Amino acid sequence: MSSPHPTTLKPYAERIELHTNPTARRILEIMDRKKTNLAVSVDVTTTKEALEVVRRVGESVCLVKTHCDIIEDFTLDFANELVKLSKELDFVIFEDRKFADIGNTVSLQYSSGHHRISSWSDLTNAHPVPGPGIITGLSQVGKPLGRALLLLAEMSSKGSLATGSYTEQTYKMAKDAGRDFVIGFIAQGRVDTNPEKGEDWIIMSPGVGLVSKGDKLGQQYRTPREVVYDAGADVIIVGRGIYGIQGGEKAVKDEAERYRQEGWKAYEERLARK
Ligand code: S5P
Repeated sequence: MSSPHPTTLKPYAERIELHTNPTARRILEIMDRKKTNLAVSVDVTTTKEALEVVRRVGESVCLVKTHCDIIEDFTLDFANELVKLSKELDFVIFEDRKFADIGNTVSLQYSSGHHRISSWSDLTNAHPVPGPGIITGLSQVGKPLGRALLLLAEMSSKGSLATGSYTEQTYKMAKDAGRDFVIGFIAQGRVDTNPEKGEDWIIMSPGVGLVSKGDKLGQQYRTPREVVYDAGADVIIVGRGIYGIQGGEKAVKDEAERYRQEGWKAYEERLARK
């Protein structure tokens, strides 16, 4: 058996000092303080439902992930309410925008338009496919605001093209950019192979479910233990497994807590491998 990835042997708290980006530091601080590596993806289509889910899961999560373009009645008032809740309930806001264009276009998509993402979202993500200009374009907007970026190095969906040398080159692109704005990856496991001393990336993995193994559109699920213990990811991202649970308000809250406990147990077990 190969030895565990060095980052997976370090407590989240000890990794804070390895980051200069304020959002990265805040994520790790919250994870340690609230004992949670759970991010909930709130993929509902009205502001009312979205805020309800956030209020139910807020205490159990380190991050709330949004897709603002699926919310029919999105306004900046909604975004302000989300920011208020993120302070009250202590979580980071991650707009899963998956930017994928040239630097100039993404900087406008990030700062402007109906959603003004950079004004309310602490963290966002981008596909590396256009090349490093996408990082430069987004960082011009986000870095002065203390925001952070994840690169999509792999995807959870069946048949994804983000594998092999694409994934390796994504890691290289992030390293070349430096860690003051790019703080990690969306990936299925540790894509930061052979990290140097002091190098630390936050890996967030979607495609997590305790019950279902997938959906009819190519999504594939693994358990929190497979993601955190076996694959060494830092944050589990759960959508339908939590907000889609039947049984009303309390069921959603309880299910978030169940995932939090599963994710945290897997993290504690991975630390104990030392
Ligand atoms: O590879 C990926 C990357 C992302 S960000 N696979 C994903 O599923 N996602 C997102 O995670 C996806 O857009 C959705 O918002 C969430 C997974 O939702 P679930 O309902 O399948 O848990």
